[in-house]
Amino acid sequence: MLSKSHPRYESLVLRDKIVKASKAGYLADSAMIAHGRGEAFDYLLGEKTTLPAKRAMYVTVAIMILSKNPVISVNGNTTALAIDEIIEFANTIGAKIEINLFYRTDERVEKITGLYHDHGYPEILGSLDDEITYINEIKNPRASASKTGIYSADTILVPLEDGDRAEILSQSGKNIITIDLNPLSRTSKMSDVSIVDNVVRAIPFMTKIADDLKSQDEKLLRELIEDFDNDTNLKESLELFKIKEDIK
Ligand code: PTJ
Repeated sequence: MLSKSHPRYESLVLRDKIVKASKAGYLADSAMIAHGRGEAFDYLLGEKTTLPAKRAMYVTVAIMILSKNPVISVNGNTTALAIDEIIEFANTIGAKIEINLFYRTDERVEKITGLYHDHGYPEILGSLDDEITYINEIKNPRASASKTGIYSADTILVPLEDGDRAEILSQSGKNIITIDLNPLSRTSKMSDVSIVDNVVRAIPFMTKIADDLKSQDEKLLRELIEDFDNDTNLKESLELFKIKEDIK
């Protein structure tokens, strides 16, 4: 039982989710390494959502609202950390959710599909029953794409990704948006919009933004998108990693 008075309580809760998901058998073997890397970046960021991250989130929501077929790609880690928040965001913004795994096995896909069903989202794409096609240029199991989802999507949100897919998807003319605590990752550099934040903070924050932006004029949404420069925003995110505190 975790005590709320522990100074690292929230971080321990996330670790616990990852440990439980690992025991349940739907995480990749290297999922804890990925989580640990994220933790380290988040620590240096002060475990807070920064201004550049907020800016990127407003642009993300604007793009998703204006998209015809926006899709949120989920893997083992994002499911373990934020399944309910992802479902709520998808429902609020009118996006589909698709399972896409780097270490894809039928067993993991089946378990993750079951979780989305249990959490009230039976429409999950990328399941074993779905009509799956493969994106030729991607040379690993992430090439799988649902015909009605990632394959035909105009915008794909790829949180906590491993880096090889963003570039290819972006080259195919789709809007690629990532949530990655590492501003130097290939995914962050290759995406059209990079949100340098923890998925557990970013997804619920975007649901709130979506509630607000859905009633705004299309013109305003387009202005938000046009005024945004991802490279500049990423540089600003990176600046915030500077360690300012001295050891007393
Ligand atoms: O479930 P699968 O098979 O698709 O595998 C998923 C993992 C995450 C294991 C796989 O995609 C992988 O190996 O990813 P990487 O290469 O470790 O990259 C994950 C990125 O996400 C790193 O840049 C981390 O810093 C970042 N990250 C980790 N935790 C979080 C995060 N970003 C945002 N929020 C987090 N909570």
